[in-house]
Amino acid sequence: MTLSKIAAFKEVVVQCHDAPDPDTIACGFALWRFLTDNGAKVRLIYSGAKITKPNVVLMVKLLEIPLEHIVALPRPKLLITVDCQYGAGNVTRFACDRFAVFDHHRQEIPVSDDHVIFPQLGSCSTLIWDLLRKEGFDFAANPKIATALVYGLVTDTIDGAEMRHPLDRDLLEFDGADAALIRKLRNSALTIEDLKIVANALAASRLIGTIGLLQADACDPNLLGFAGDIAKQVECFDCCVAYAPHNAGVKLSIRSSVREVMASELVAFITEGAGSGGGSMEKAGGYISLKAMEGVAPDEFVTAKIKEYQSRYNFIYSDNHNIDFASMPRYRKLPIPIGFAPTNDIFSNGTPICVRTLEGDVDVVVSSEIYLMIGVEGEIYPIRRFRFEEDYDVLSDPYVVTAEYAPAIINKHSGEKKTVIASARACVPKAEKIIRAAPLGRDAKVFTRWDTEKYLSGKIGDYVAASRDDFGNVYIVKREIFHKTYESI
Ligand SMILES: [Mn+2]
Repeated sequence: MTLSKIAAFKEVVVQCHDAPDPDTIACGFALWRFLTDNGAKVRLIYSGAKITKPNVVLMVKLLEIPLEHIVALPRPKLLITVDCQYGAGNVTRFACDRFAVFDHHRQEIPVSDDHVIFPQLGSCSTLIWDLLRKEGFDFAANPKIATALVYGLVTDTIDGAEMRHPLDRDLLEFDGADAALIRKLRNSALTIEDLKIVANALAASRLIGTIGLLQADACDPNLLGFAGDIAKQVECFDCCVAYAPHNAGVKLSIRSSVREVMASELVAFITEGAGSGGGSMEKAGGYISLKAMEGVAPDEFVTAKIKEYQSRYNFIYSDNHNIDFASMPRYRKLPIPIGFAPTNDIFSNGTPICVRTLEGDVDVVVSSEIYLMIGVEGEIYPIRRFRFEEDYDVLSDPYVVTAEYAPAIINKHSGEKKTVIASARACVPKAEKIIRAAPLGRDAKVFTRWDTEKYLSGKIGDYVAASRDDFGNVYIVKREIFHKTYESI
């Protein structure tokens, strides 16, 4: 979808995500200006909680941005989401005849000509700025647009420190923006009240096991992240959970500084069945409703969940564990044909990729020495080429897909997703692929040889396994897959 095609719709709604930050607002503002100039009737909207962050409120005021807060929307012919993807969790879904997306996050929706998504950019403002340039947009006549876009980039990349692409640098150096105004906005992130809320929360921090817990008064959710960013730097906090009352529940923000705790996993654990949460390894956020806590006070609820989480897992490190594999039963891998694909048949050598296995994501770098295996359930996992050649015979028959689930790998640079099946061939285990394995008696986090940052999660009943002659190479096999692919000796 090009900007000129959008203008031809005549009536357009541009929607920012539900926690509007300078990036999404700048993009919406720039599109609003361009489309209005090109004869379209445009509304710039957002939903969710009203903005309260002083820098965002000030940005809207000083740049005279016609941003409307709405709860309902008459069905538009064309709805454009900026800095977010229609239907994703961070943006209210309004019914529309057609939607277009401009974003710089990892693709979450099917590929379409109506979606312009460039995850390699540090901000969505970079994308919109580049598209406007190509349309010949007159930035000199619109200094507020230039200022908004540069400010959007600055906030999304932590003052430029996390710029990812040459285009981000081009925008940062673009001299149509008002540097003094940007400086003022950059230094207006907090109110004095906010500072007190953060100070009080930090002053009353508690340590539960190795996790720091901060309780804050009701505040903008961004403040919880800010408090967490400070607290996670405390040496004895492996991880920090900050929470505050929010609407009819509590809002959570999690920061992790160790690989043993993924922030996204901890927030999923705390909110399971009681709310929702998401994020990345290092940062995550979530919400729990008071109703779901069934009369338990929020502090008691969160504390109990944190304790339960910490006592739940065994930690198993490949090459450094004391699991007695020698006394575990032996199993033989059944000679069922499965698929494999050399990673460099899918992406070029040296590309960092994320392999989405059933037990968790594993990061590897593409090389002719690393293959991917596709198991009976469509699960994938990496294997070294020499190990593959020792353990498997390549078949001349084509690979037949047996699973419903089509495994994909993700290029961590570009965000591009590719299916593994298209490159897959068939192979079969050589006669004697023997492992030692036993079901897990407790949930476990397994740190494989493959990834020094992330771990695989095993649940009670899944199998912990190692090759018969290499007990250091530990991995997890899901219970159902184990019973389909191994027989006891
Ligand atoms: Mn953004």
